[in-house]
Amino acid sequence: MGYRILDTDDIPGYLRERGHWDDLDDIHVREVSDGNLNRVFLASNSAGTRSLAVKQALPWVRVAGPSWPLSPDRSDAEARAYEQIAKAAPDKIPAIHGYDAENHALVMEDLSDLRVLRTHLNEGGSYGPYISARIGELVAQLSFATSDFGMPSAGRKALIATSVNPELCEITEDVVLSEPYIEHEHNHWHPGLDDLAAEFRADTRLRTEVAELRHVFMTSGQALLHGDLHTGSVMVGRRDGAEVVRVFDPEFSFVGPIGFDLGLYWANVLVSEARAHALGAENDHAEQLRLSWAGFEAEFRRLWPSRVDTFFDDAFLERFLSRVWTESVGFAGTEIVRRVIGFAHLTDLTTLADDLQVPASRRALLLGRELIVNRAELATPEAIRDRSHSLVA
Ligand code: SR1
Ligand code: MG
Ligand code: MG
Ligand code: MG
Repeated sequence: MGYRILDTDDIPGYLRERGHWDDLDDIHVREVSDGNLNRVFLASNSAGTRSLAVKQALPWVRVAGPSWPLSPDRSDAEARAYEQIAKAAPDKIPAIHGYDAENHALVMEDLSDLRVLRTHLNEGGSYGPYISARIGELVAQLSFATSDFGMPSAGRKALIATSVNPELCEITEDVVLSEPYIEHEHNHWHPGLDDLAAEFRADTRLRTEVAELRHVFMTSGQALLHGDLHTGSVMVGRRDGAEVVRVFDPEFSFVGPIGFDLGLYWANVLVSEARAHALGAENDHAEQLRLSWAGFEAEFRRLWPSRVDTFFDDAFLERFLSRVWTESVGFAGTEIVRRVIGFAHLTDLTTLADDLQVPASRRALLLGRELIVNRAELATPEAIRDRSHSLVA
């Protein structure tokens, strides 16, 4: 039949065809698309006792429209990533009920009883001690399982070969890891940042450091990544009295540097902190970095004795973790910068009134540059906090 782009009215029939829903007299569908790339629909019955989410990749970037074509094959990368995460960290992703490669559509658990972490934070919600720790743990579980520590060498080569995701990697190489530092039509910023945007484009040291990180992104196949682990890819809330964290949208997944996942999370935490600071809320830049790193490190160390290749000794582990930390700091910087003067800005800042948005964005930008350029000397969360406090925006 071929690829059909689904609209709200098509979803009941589609779910029935695919064997997910029988009673078409009792199904209500709404579109809840929110991300930059895809469409998402929620289907539920009147009693609210059944619900499903359908996510479909369009042949273009949703927020840009057909003028920015993008292969819908990216849904294959997402389905593959969910399979791997389901093995390594099944408690931290939505249940996947089916993948339809022909229509580039995933049918999955409805998470709408939970809240997007970004929205929760924008509305003044707190993290508690649980959320960042679980994110760190997820990164450790996925990365260890899909690294040369968790898999025999030959199986790893097969994973690398089947996990290529060239179009979405190129988006990251462009919008995160080069465009903000050159003139590009994707870039835009608040006029109150004109001077910093120009300064960043003229900063040759900054550009070389970003080139270094870009090359790490392009060549370091440490482990399977989520690939777009920002606070809009995380749902949080409570179920049956217990806290839950669910990570979704792994369509940018590929075998890359582990620090890219941690760095994206940290960047979004730090931008959220810049918002909170502008609004007068006291917050600690270090705490969520500390909790997520501690969650990552503790889980990685817990798994280390089970490694399949013991030529990698304990001394190597220390070096490896130290490199992951430093690269995470650098990638966090690049993600901050692109979210302020590049493509795809964050509501954390854009929903602030101008008189708050400009100073908060300036602080974020300066911190981003620090994290990129001085990542080697920022060896602890506290060092990042102290550096952040010393910046004059
Ligand atoms: C063209 S896509 C822009 C951004 O949206 C996604 O969520 C990724 O963060 C990507 O960089
Ligand atoms: Mg061997
Ligand atoms: Mg390119
Ligand atoms: Mg996304």
